[in-house]
Amino acid sequence: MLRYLTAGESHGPQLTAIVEGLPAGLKLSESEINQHLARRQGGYGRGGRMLIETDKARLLSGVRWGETLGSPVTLVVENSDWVNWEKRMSPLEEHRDPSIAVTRARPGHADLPGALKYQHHDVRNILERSSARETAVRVAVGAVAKSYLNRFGIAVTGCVVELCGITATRPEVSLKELQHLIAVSPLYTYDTEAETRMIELIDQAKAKGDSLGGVVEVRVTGAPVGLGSHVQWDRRLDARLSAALMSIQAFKGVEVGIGFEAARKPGSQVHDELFFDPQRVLRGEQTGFYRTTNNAGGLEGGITNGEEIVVRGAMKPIPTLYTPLQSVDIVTKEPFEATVERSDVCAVPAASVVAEAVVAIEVANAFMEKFGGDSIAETARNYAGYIEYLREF
Ligand code: EPS
Repeated sequence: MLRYLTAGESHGPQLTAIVEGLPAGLKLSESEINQHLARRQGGYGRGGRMLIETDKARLLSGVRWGETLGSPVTLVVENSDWVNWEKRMSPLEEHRDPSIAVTRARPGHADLPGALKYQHHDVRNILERSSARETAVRVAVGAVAKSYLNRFGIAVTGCVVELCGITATRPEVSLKELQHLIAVSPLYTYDTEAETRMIELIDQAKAKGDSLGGVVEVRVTGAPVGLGSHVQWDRRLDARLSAALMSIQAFKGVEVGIGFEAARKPGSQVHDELFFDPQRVLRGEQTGFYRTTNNAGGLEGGITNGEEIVVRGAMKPIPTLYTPLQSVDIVTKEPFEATVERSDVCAVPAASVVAEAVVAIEVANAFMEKFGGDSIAETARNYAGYIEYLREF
């Protein structure tokens, strides 16, 4: 089983993750992880903080000479902004300074519920950890999961499919071409026409002091039939993927396959019909069973069905607005209009990279559960045996 925890504050010295359960013999490199961290930092619409940070991950345990040992892997991403916060975020009692307490709760943030729950009268004690800065190290964990999945021919691709009502149309091209279109797009989307309109909208929102949300999509190709299980609620892979996506800061909705659209159509237009062609196995497919549609998004009964896994997440607009919103000071209880000095206008492209990471982690976990293995070679043997069985079924 693959599990991980993250730690760290937005303006603290570093973000840390401990990843446990990886088999021995998986090739890992900091430079590969860093490519994903750079993608997360990019995307049109980011704010001033990204000019300060150049995220780099360091592998501090569990890896020797480029390969995992089977022991816990520690990943660290340092915050360059820390030098400006050393006293304000110091763990030392002697640096306590109540005069810098943040008492103005920002609407839409964890500020007020967090302060009430943890009995803090300084909202900074909440916002530092609720910040989406934490996603930097989750993307590092996701990069590790992606390396593991790549080893078994499974690719995870995230992109932006909607921005404040502007939808991208998916071109009929190969996965490789699609990945290229996403990689060169400032919006991490595959529709250049929609991208132009999205950029215009972000510019307008920036001028008005507003912020924008959107929808990201993650597709997993090459996953075998049989990951996840129908037998228990917490083993259903669609449930786990949904929880993972919903755990991303500012996410408010999740869909699997055609998602909410399925509720608006009769069953005859929703369910993916089944066919069988023995020639498929001869052509190298895992089974002769196939479907001509994928409304289920690759998951039936919480189990992968061999089709592409398709999930989407909806991100609300970032609540830190330059345009003032009405709020209340948590100490004086006086009303005020919340304003900010620094924020992102839109972080939906970055969120598509985070979504890709959390999906990769869940699929890697489900893969490990099914095929086990203390070393990659053992996992590969187990996987090969399963594929052989499927072909003969
Ligand atoms: C964030 C606020 C901004 C963002 C930050 C998330 O940071 P700051 O308050 O330092 O300007 O830039 O995102 C990141 C630092 C990041 O790496 O994504 C928030 O409140 O969630």
